[in-house]
Amino acid sequence: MTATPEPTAAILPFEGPAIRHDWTVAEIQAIHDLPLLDLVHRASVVHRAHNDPADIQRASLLSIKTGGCPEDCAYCPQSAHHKATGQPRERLMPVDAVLREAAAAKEAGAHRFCMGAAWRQPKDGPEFDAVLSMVRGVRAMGMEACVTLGMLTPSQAQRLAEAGLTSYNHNLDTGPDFYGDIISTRTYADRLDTLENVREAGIGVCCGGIVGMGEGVRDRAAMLQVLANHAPHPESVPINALVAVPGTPLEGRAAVDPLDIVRMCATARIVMPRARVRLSAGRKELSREAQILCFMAGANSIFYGERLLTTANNETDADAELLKDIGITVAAPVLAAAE
Ligand code: SAM
Ligand code: DTB
Ligand code: SF4
Repeated sequence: MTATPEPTAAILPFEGPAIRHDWTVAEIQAIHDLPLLDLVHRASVVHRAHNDPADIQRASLLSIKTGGCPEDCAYCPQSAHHKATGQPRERLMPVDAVLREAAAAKEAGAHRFCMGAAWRQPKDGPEFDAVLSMVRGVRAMGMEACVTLGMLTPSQAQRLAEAGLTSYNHNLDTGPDFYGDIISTRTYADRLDTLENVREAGIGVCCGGIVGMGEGVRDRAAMLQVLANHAPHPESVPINALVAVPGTPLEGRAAVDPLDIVRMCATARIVMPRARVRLSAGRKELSREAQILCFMAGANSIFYGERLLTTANNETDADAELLKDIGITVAAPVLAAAE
């Protein structure tokens, strides 16, 4: 009997620029597992058919309410379940302090300002009203505004939309089969419900996940399948590499191979041609060359600024130099409609 040949670029159907919402996990995994140069080439063709390759969005992050979160996400230093991280529980930052940080981020060249709160879900009342003021303030500066606050009700999503929120970040984190190994305090279905509430309110969806938590390639492909089979696709898809924070259950995890991140960015680009694929947490561990390979493969957004939420990000000067060295001079346009 002759062995079945490995899939190669020559025998896998090339989808070209079509936008699909009917992917199977097997198809996505076959794309993911292509020989690397074929994969990156394909992703680059799709990227250039749908996007301006000189448009790389810079998104700055601020933790507006840090620590003490009731959820038990195994990767997260802000979970109250992982006391050994030593992360104290802090109060919501005042609106004026947040807007000062937003102004500084704009000054440094950010296109989007993202605010994260370690909540299971926001409570209606003065704190939620303060978040609405932060959103209005960031929009008034001419930046895109994104928040991530945990689960949302339809009416909270509606109020965020009315405040002018550009996008809501709510990650699926991984594929449905591996999810239960990482989080027990809320379900995959809870996450999907919030995403639907965000979409219904007319806010852009920012939804992605993490590689390097012990999941298999099939779980990575399964997560991309769930995202890509949403119609429209999420407007942005953050690809995080696990930051293994001491004191979390995942502290001992080995660093992700940078080429795995390249593969994930490329596959996300192929199955969601117009989404902003954001090279997110863990970028600090990537060489300039690995980052450039991710951009070739269709990543077109980065977190910009020296802090993520509680951990360090790449230095602003180094990022500015990297973008200059590869000739990125175009200011990213505001959120385009997804398909
Ligand atoms: N509490 C909100 C929630 O979970 O939706 C918002 C904040 S939460 C920190 C936002 C996302 O950051 C998580 O869904 C996860 O994908 C990512 N994240 C958190 N800790 C991380 C880590 N140590 N390494 C990589 N990504 C991480
Ligand atoms: C996302 O996908 N990554 C960001 C943002 N959305 C909120 C957060 C990364 C957090 C990394 C760990 C930390 O700094 O606490
Ligand atoms: Fe809480 Fe979000 Fe961290 Fe999970 S990822 S523990 S929900 S802050």
